[in-house]
Amino acid sequence: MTAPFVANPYSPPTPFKARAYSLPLHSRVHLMGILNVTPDSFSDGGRFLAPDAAVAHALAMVEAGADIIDIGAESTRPGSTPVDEREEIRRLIPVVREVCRRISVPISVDTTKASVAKLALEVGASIINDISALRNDVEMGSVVAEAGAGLVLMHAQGPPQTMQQAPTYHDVVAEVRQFLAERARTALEFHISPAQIMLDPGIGFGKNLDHNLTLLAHVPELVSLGYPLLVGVSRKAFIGQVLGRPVEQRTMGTAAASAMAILGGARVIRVHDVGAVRDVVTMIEAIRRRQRHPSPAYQDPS
Ligand code: HH2
Repeated sequence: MTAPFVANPYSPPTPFKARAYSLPLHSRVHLMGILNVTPDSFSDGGRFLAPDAAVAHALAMVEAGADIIDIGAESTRPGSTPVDEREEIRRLIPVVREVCRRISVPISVDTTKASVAKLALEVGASIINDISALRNDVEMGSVVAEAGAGLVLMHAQGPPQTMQQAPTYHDVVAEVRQFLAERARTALEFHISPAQIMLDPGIGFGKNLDHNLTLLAHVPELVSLGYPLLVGVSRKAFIGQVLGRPVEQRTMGTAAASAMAILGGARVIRVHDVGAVRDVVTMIEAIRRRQRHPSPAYQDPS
């Protein structure tokens, strides 16, 4: 017997809105495939710089089960060098235009600059993934609101150049939760609708191993804010720290950490290895539909 699948009791069962797209995040977990058009990303830097290679990889990820493709042209790995606006546009826009022309899933753009976001939206992007959560560029909120785009608001402590030097929290879960609630309020002030907002704890962004694991252990507390939660653990350093494995051997660690996030109520998982994590999602959802009672992760943590 299959029971109705209750994804997140804290948020209304409404789809996520991103321009022409309406994504049923409330009824199934979505995968966001990562496409880095950078020379220096920590795991796939330099591989997809050429537009043809980038488009081929986007198509392969959709084939493997990606529901969204997230394209970024500036690495944000710890210690990375910021990219200026012209260079970011030069790397990003031809790829976004071509990928939007060739695939039908929504395209997200990983940028903190309003000018870059505006151009990306003009050539067909639907979601802005702003890892600064509207703090880097005062124009970003208006650009997103005017386009009716989806928006990812991510927590980070400090800029990528210095964020891993000495991340400090009194209570990492409470502080990340409070930050995300406050940034969501800021987005609403720009007349971005709640249905356009997704939150993200920013795994690895100004967090040590204990902070990252603690956040993943407390996903339901972030989910309880009532917005869909995106979690990105893919191949990150904390997996290497736990397993003692280099970046190219972190697929199983990524799968396990993603599964924990999903069981906690995360609705979007940002990944490089789409096929592997698609299997994780399919298995979890098949089992969950047979649960008589919602999992404990769904109980109100307050
Ligand atoms: N992680 C990275 C980049 N962007 N965006 C969101 N919303 N959440 C994340 O966890 C996140 C993100 C870092 O990963 P990656 O893109 O693989 O590496 P790099 O920044 O070196 O390009």
